[in-house]
Amino acid sequence: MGRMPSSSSSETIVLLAGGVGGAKLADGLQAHLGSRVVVIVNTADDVERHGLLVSPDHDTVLYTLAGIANREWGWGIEGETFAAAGMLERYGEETWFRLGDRDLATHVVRTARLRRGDRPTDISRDLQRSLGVEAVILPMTDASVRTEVLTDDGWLGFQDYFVRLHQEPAVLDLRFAGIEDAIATPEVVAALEVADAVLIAPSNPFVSVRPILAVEGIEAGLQTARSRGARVVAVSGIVGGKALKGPADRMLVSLGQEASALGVARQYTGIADVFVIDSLDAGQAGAIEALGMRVVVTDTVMTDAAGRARLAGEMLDAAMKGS
Ligand code: FO1
Repeated sequence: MGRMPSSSSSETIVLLAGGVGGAKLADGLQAHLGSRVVVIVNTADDVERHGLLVSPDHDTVLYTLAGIANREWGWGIEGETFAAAGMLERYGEETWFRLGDRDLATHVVRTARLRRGDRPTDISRDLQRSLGVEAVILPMTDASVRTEVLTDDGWLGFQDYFVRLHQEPAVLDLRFAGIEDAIATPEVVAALEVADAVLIAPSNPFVSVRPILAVEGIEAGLQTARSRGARVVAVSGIVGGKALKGPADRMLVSLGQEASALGVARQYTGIADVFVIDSLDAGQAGAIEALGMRVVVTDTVMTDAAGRARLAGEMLDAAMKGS
C-alpha cells in the first residue's frame, strides 16, 4: 500500500464514480479509510436484460470493493462462467450483453426486490453487506435514469452504443432520460452534508460523472460542501491524449472538446478546486490552473493495488492540505 494520507481518523470522503476507473480509485480509498468512504455511483448506464435490471457501474464498484472483480475485463466477476448465457442463446435471446452465471445472481436478487417495492439504495446496502464491502456504495438516485447517445443513426441506449456497437459510432449529443424526476436520496444528501472532501474519479466526464451531478440535489450539495471549506478534487481519466479505458477521448472530440487532461478539466470548471493530472501531461498544468483549479501532477495510472492506494492517498493529501 502507498503512504498514508495526512488525514484524521474521523473524516468522511465522498467519491463520485463511474465503472472501472471509479472502482479502482474507490478500492484505493477503501484501503486507506475503510467505512469512511462513501461512493456515489452512476446508475444512468443501467439496462434491462432478459427481464432483469443490470446496474453495470454499481456492480463494477461492488465487485471491486468486495475483491471479486474480474481483473482482465475490469467489470464482472473473477472466474465467471457463461452457462446461462449459452442456454439463453439456444432460446433465441440476444446475448450481446453477456451476463455471467455468478453476476446473474446479483440481477435476480436486485430485480426480485425491486418488484417487491424495495429501494435501490436499500438493495445496494444489503448486497454490499452480503459481500463484506467496507466502504459505502450509494446509487446516485433511487429513480430510473438512462443515458442515451445521439449517433448518425439516431438516439441509442447507452449499452447499445457501448457494448452492441463496440463504441464505434461518433457520439453527437447526450441526454439522460428520466433525469427531471431524479432526486438525491436522503443517504446521498447526508453524505454530502458531512463530507470533508469530495473526489471525482477518473471516469468519463460525460456519461459517468455528468449524470451524477445532474441529479437534483447533488451538485447543490457539492457546492454547499465547498462553501463550508470541503475541497473537490478531480482526476483526469485522459492521459497523454488517450482515455485509460472506454471512449472518453473520442467523445470529447465528437462533442467539440479537446481529448486531453485540459479538455477534462474544462468539464469541471466551477466544480473542482484541485485537478490531478499525469506526469505525461505536466505541460498542461498552466492552462488548467488558468481555469481556477490547483493542479497536482503525479502518476495517475492505477496498474495494481499499490497504485490505487497511492493515487487515493495523493488525492486525499490534495484535499486536506495546501491552498
Ligand atoms: N461490457 C462489455 O464490453 N461486454 C459485455 O458483454 C458486458 C456485459 C456486462 C454485464 C454486466 C455488467 O455489470 C457489465 C457488463 N459490461 C460489459 C461492462 C459495461 O458495459 C461497462 O462497464 C459500463 O457500462 C461502462 O461504464
